[in-house]
Amino acid sequence: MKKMMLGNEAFAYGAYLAGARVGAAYPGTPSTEIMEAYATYPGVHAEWAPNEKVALDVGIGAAYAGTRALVSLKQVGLNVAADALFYSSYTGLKAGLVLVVADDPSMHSSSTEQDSRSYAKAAKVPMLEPADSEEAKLFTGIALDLSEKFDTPVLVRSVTRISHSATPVEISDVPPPPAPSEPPMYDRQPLKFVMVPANARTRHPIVVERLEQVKEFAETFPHNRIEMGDESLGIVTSGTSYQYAREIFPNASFLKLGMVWPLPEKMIREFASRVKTLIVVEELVPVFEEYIRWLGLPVRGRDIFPEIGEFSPHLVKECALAAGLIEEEDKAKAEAAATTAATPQLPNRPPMLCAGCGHRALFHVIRESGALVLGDIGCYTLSFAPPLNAIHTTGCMGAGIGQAHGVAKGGVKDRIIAVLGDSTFMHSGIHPLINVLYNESNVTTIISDNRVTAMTGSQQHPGTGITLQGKHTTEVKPEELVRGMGFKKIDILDPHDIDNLAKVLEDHLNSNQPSVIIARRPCVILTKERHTPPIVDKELCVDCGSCMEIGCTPLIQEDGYVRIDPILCNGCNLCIKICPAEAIIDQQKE
Ligand SMILES: Cc1ncc(C[n+]2csc(CCOP(=O)(O)OP(=O)(O)O)c2C)c(N)n1
Repeated sequence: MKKMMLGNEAFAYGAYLAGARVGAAYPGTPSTEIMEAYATYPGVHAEWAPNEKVALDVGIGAAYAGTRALVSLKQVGLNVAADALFYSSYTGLKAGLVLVVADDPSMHSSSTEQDSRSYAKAAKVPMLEPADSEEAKLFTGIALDLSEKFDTPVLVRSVTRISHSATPVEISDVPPPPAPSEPPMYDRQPLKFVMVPANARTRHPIVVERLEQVKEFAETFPHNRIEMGDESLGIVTSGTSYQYAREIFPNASFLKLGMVWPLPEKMIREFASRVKTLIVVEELVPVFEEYIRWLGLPVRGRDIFPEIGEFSPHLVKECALAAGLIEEEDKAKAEAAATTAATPQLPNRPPMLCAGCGHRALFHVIRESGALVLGDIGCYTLSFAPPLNAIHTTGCMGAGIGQAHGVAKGGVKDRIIAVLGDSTFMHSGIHPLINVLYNESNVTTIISDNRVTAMTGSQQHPGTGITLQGKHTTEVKPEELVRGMGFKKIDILDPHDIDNLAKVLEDHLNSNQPSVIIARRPCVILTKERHTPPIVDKELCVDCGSCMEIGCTPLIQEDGYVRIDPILCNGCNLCIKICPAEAIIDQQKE
């Protein structure tokens, strides 16, 4: 039986079928649904860890203990988890460990565009790359087998188009292996698992030798396959690029790589010898092309296809035509293929804060303070844009507080605010905040606490006290954490009480000690709160534009006045508090 599955659902299914019993992740688009899907299978433990490094350490611990584990993350999450990836490459494991990492070419939802194949190379671990959901399922299981066969963590690379496309998946009639009747025995092997320099020096040659063995294995790995067609053009490719190239070059010969690191040298040489022209079709970093060139083989790739951004059948076709790789008679066929897959022209709809979102009130007041604002990543980042214009930096998760401290130490005389969300605080805000206290900078940190990880689709985190599998556990309160760190000046308030917020913020900015404000208002997507929308009294409205500066979608500027769209408005009444002419009338009181 076949079922349509998202790539992300198929990764989870593959891990479950292969007997992975522990899963850990931190949400991040396009990887989030992997752990959400995995959590629904019986007999597994699945968790949201506070960040990706913790998630990977959890997976490694389970695998050390003899239990197969799945860890999933987005590409920037692998930066956070990189330390753990490298040491686990040295130690190896006991049971299989698969890390599914989802890259985001074109940065649909990311701050940087990265190619995780570079991590496989740097950490000397194997990496597989599926081209559809069926392979996503298969490769996750194979990765767990290879992990045990070669005693190494194994990476499986996804990209947005694999993670978020649904294609048919064969549903297995073989159930996953049963749970062991006895608890696993932990093998205490310090030489293998204690990476002090003396032990690490003995492990490094093992890692290098292991990679050679995997490379040898890659030569006969059935998912590295040569598909011979017309010998005039040979294409080395993998993943989504394989799908696009197949459409645009229907007659060419292909070397489709299922294992994208290490690369099968002999197979590549053999393929190159059988074709007249060799090209590589790969998104982002020219990993295959550089390797093939290093082998001394003539190859083209980056001179034809761009190194920046996501490929599509249309892009591959355009590049192929420009390079003269497809003939006129192929053009119509390629065009037909590309047209079916071409993206329709949709209206541009930039993301914006929801009506009623607590971040809007907070950033309105922050902007009015005139302070320098070191921001972070979450829904609130949208406050950098007009009309709020209230954030002056955004780097990576957890960066804002450290930057604020650095700016202060750099000697800037502005009043300095660091802002981050509650999930970001749990992810990577705690350590830089400790540093503000310890190394003394007069930074005001604001945790915009909407009680959820909103940006990635409302996931739980330690601050909510509800686990991924729905259990109510300990709610780790940010106020208790910051009190425990040693902060003396802490305020907790509702950002929609903007007069109070403005007063408290002034007080914090003018004080001579580092301080924390927790601006707490649950996410409107979560509460689904809706009240009767206010209306504008046209006679009183002077069209001053003050309300337009909070950037709330229901507020629409008409000829000489502002009107409120009652369908878009959720009745939070923030605009009433902003209007200097008292022209917006509360309908909830009437
Ligand atoms: C290292 C890393 N992991 C995951 C993400 C995806 N991501 C972006 S913001 C964010 C957290 C947002 O939650 P929060 O800080 O509570 O702010 P909110 O969106 O709720 O306003 C996540 C998980 C990322 N950008 N970087």
